[in-house]
Amino acid sequence: MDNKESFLLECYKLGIIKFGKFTLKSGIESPFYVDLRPLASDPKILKKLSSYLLELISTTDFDIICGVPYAALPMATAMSLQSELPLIIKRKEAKTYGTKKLIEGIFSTGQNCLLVEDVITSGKSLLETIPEIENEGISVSDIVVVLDRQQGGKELLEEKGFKVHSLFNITEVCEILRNNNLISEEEITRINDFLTGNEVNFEVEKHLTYEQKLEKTNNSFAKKILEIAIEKKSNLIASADVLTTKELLDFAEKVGPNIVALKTHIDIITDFDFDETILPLKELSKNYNFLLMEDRKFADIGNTQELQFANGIYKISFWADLVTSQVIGGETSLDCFLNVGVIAILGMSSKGTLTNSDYRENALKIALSHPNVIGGVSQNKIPEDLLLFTPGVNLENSGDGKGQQYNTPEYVFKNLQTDFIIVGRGIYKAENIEKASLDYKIAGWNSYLTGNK
Ligand code: 5IU
Repeated sequence: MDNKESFLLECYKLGIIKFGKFTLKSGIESPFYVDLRPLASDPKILKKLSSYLLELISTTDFDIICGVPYAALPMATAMSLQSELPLIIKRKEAKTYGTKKLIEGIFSTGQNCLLVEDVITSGKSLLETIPEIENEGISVSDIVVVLDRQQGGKELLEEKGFKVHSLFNITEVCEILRNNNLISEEEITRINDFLTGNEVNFEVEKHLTYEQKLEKTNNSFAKKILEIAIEKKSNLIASADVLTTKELLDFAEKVGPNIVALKTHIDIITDFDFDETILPLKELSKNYNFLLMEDRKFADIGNTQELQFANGIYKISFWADLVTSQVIGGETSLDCFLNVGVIAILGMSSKGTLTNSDYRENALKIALSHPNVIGGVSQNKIPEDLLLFTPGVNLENSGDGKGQQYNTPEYVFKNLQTDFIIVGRGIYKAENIEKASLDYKIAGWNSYLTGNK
């Protein structure tokens, strides 16, 4: 491996080039993104870079040196220290007070200045900078650049009579990365297409459909909810945060045709009575083919959770198809949830929640490894092995003034690849509950279809 190649690999490790889909300042979508600013944070690399850049020219041809702000400023400074060419600094904007100078430092008219740039793309920014330097009576004949993105900039400047010395161009960078298995053939094709002006085929992220998830899962509760989703063309879970049995049953009757599950907080029902509340609710769930999801958010040791799950007045284990549980009690605390699908709380939608990325990562490990868990509640993407349930969904509001933070169905399907949306007030506070549930059902289903294209 030659030195320049190993130097590039060292630079690459600092994350200066990324592959994917990036929108450039111009609005154009590029298959790669370059940012050389991290190079200045590694003094050894900056020193080497400076040597390489100085090798491209003969320092005796120049009187002064100048970096194009900001990325090239440390590079020009390092080159000045090494070559002893005096440095001048070009401001981005003239000072609005005092001298109103654009160029700082000591220079005199007639001096020849070596210009340093990090990346050359179209060359337009250099063509704007050069006259500003020349206006001070300084001449510019040569430019050194670290990377030529090969998008016409070098040619444009050379047409105007400037000599452009580049250390790397993007083709060379790709070649070196390919030789070291750091870039895929598809990425190289995309970059070549981009550079030659052909249409770039960006990879479209494909997600598993409900049918594919159904095929993959062995859990009977995951199967049930997926089958209902497919049959009813719905991914909507209505959250019945109402306070009486009558309201609960009325609500279930109205939303029943449009939902895959009804989410309850059974402990907020003031007149709860197992026979009066649960039996008719269970009947409705059968008639309209939806599951009952008790949002109990268990959060205790296994033994207590076991008692809470089956006993008390609510006897959740007798009627719930799905229950939510925290995983704070550790993996074994979930063993007690037999004959029910567990949805693990991985992250919350409320402002200031303690479910930071560390917590979510550890919670996810538990959820993925426990056979009782079919999915998780989260505001972030999770692996496709689990079903993702996302509350905090509303078509009209962005919050409730009590810390709730809302997203639209479109957003959660597109950005989180959610499987099921949970909607409370968007439906139960609506004037026409049937219509609102239908609107959310349609919005959710269309967002799912678009997100899976
Ligand atoms: N819920 C959330 N966010 C969460 C979790 C649960 O909103 O992170 I975990 C519950 C609370 C409520 C329902 O029962 O989902 C959302 O109701 P609204 O759509 O009315 O905000």
